[in-house]
Amino acid sequence: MRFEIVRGDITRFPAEAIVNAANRYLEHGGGVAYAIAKAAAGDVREYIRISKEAMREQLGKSSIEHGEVVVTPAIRLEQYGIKYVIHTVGPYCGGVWDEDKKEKLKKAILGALRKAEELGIRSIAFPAVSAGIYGCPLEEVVKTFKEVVGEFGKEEGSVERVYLVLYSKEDYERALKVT
Ligand code: AR6
Repeated sequence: MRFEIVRGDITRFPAEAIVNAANRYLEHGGGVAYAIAKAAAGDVREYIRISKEAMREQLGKSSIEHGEVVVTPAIRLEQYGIKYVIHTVGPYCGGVWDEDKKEKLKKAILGALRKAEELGIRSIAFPAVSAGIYGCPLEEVVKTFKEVVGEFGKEEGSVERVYLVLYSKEDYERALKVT
């Protein structure tokens, strides 16, 4: 399994699944969630409706915990080779980072990776979950990604490539410096 840090817009990144940094209710109100919803369905409210319905069907409830994920169709994003959107929820940090946040982020990343295996796909792209509106330090988020993907990559499965897609040049350059 290869892990790559790249710069780009995840709404047009050619991976079989892209991950959304969602909130517990899949209300895609801002950040990458809004961008994905808008790009996938054209209408954000429609994609929120689709997401909530998928959540009820797949989990039988109307909110998700860290580690739980919901899958929705890529709709208009299929033109880029994207088949699924996997919604995961990272921790809210508000600038504070500790072991508890790290554990929650690990669960969020792992949940999406496991779902990708279940779907039998080869490539998955993540945004920097929790590093935007949720205010977790980007360097810690990148470090956590590296650890989780490194651990997960030891198991044999369908996923061959995992991408961490950074939107801004500044974030991309900061992410590359994380060892
Ligand atoms: N492609 C790749 N990355 C992006 C894109 C894009 N098109 N747009 C933004 N990012 P955020 P969170 C980056 O705030 O911190 C939403 O309202 C962005 O620069 O989207 O987990 C949800 O509904 C940042 O580095 O997610 C939740 O309520 C990263 O994506 C809440 O925000 C994540 O930023 C979740 O907050």
